[in-house]
Amino acid sequence: MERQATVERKTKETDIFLRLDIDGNGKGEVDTGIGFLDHMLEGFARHGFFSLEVKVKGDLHVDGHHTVEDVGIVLGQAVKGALGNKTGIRRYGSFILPMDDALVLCAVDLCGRPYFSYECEFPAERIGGLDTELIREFFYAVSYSAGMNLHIKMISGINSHHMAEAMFKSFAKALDEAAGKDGRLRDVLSTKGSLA
Ligand SMILES: [Mn+2]
Repeated sequence: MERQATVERKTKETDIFLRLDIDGNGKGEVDTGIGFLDHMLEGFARHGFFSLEVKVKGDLHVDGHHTVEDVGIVLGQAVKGALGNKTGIRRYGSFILPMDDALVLCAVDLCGRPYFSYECEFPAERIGGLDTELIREFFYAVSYSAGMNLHIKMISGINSHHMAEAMFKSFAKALDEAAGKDGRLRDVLSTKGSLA
């Protein structure tokens, strides 16, 4: 079964098309209107071996908030849709990823329940065209729309670009692990019998 999803979402603030293939080739084709966010999502696709296509027309004349948050919502919806009933997946994944000065921990449980924990303070207010406070909004939106437990903790870091990039890549690696198949499983990895 192909584990992919296409989500289109249009509001007065943003118009988003997103296609995700969990078992992809690492190719990201991303145009959100915010160059640094494109860079992050392309890194996410590459390091998680996902295929990701994202096209956004957002109200960037206001600021980046709606665009970043709504891309997070739609990415989470695509993850949820692509994984279906989660038969055979590992469910849990975690990764500690270094990038020069930055060291970040990310842990995921694809349990169906949203929970979000985030510990990171960026030294810079902006990286390129992205306000760093919006990175929290992005991952929060992913966590509740995908229905996942998501814990992100910046262990150390000096350079905001490295810190953000390490965060997106560690999330990709953790999600790739959690979404990966365990050949021993014939059903869903839950004593409840459901990860919905
Ligand atoms: Mn970079």
